[in-house]
Amino acid sequence: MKKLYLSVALLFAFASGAQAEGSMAGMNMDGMDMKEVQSSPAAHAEGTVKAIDAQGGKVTLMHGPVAALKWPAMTMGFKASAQQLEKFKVGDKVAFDFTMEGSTATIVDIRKE
Ligand SMILES: [Cu+2]
Repeated sequence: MKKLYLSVALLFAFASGAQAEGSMAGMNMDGMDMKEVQSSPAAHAEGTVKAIDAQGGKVTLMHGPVAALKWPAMTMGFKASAQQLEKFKVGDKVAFDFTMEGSTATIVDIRKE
């Protein structure tokens, strides 16, 4: 009777241990993804200028997929300095590098394609 109880206890410990290991593996994977994004200085994309607000420090770009961030193609706003934006106009094809901090994307470098 004592032996049976021990077996059940071991089985339970094994089962919950395996489960904990499973969720930890999932967490590790998320952690690795985040680390990858944070450790890369900037993501790269190509796109088209849709709107420029140099005074407001914003540029709206329609960009292609960004594999490094698992992004589909989309149109979105980026923070950029007036100096970075001065030589661009709506409709320009651009290649650019940017960083993500939380949900804020900031242009590091932008140039005409
Ligand atoms: Cu985007």
